[in-house]
Amino acid sequence: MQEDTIAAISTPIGEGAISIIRLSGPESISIVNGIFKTPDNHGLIEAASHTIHYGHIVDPEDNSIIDEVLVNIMRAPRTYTREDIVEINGHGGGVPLRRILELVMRGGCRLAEPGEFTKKAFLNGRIDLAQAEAVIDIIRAKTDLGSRVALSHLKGSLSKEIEEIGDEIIDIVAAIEVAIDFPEDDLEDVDISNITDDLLGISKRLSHLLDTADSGRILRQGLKTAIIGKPNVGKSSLLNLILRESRAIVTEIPGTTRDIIQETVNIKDVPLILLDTAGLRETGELVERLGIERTLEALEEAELILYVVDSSTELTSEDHDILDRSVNKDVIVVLNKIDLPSITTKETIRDLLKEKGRDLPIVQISAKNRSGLEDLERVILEEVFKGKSLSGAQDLIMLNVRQKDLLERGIKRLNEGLDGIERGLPADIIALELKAVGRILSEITGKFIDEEIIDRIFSQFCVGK
Ligand SMILES: Nc1nc2c(ncn2[C@@H]2O[C@H](COP(=O)(O)OP(=O)(O)OP(=O)(O)O)[C@@H](O)[C@H]2O)c(=O)[nH]1
Ligand SMILES: [Mg+2]
Repeated sequence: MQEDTIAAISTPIGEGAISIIRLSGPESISIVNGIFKTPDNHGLIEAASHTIHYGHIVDPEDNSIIDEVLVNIMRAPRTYTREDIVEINGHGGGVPLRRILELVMRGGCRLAEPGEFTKKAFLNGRIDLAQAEAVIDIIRAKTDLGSRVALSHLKGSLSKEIEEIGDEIIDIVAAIEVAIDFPEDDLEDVDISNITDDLLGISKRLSHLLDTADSGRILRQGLKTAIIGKPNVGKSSLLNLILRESRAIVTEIPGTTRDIIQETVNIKDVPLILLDTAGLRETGELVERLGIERTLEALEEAELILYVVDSSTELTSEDHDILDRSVNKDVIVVLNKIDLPSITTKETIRDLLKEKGRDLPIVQISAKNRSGLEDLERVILEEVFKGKSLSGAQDLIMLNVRQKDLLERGIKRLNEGLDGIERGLPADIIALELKAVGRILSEITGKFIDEEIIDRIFSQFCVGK
């Protein structure tokens, strides 16, 4: 199949030491050859695959030199897209780069759409869809761990697991169909109980994949964590402590923080999106009141709440209010200012929590003396992964929304099949159900998938990838 040749600037826009224009497609070598001069006048047409050539990009119309470059030649099929690829390494950013792009387009290629290089890799069968999606994850990964997990997907770990499960389902369907086609062998009765066991095993494997999806999502996007509490309890001091920099203004005046301050921080490779908020209290002051409205929104949206209490003051009705507003949320009570004579202790808080019928972790810190941070970080990680250890996290499977949705549908369908077996439905109906499960799962790796969905997935990429 002859495809057209595409080109794009593959490095970020802006100044840099080098920038790369990438071409992929059957004409890419001849197009670049038409605008490239080497000192010894060797052309690129005969150039061996995976070689680098020094020279200048020259406008063929007036022979003016545009840029001094290195050109990489990679011939199909051992390339990212499985087509001929040429990469022009020019000087970073600016006018020459755009001129080169214009020249290659005049030479007969068209501008690539976002993600089109990776889409070609998928369409040409070099990677499957789950692997292509891993490419987006690698680009967007917020921590080392996140990118390591994405990288293992790119190598095919998710695809392999899904394919194994798909193969098992096919085997089971085949067994059922044999039983249908040769009923005289009386296989049906024997097989059904075996099949139930196998299907339960598959259901468990799929559920396990789904379980790890939440951890994966956190690695991908970061956990939204709001620091909430009354004014002056030390919320901004806590933000600064966790960030290890003086990001938010801290004063002894209650009501210092008005707007929400958002920062991302990695705690042992887990990204947190930290929100410092305005202290919650009744106030007539307009700006502060607007700030408090934002605090309540942040509290609503947060997945984890660091509820800060000043141990040198009494608990008040506002503390009751905060706890009432955070029901059904993961909350860690941070008892701050333990360097001061204490009025509110761990016990006081336990009593309050008991009254509210809740059991929350309590961590004592002094933001001023920078003590207790390690404890807090440990408890945060425990809350995030709820006892699941992060060791072996490389084996974590990250699922995006699309993959998660497919998994959930697959499991649902599988359970309907199991239900059908129990109710004694005919074997051919069961086989149909199971085929549907297989089909849903294969959408994860992209074996059966609509054009439209493919376009939507690749449109998330940046141009040039
Ligand atoms: N002694 C002591 N003082 C602290 C500690 N943490 C914070 N403070 C002080 O408490 C005051 C309030 O701290 P902030 O961090 O501004 O408190 P906040 O909760 O952000 O306050 P608002 O933004 O007004 O809601 C400041 O004077 C801090 O220096 C601590 O651990 N010990
Ligand atoms: Mg503050």
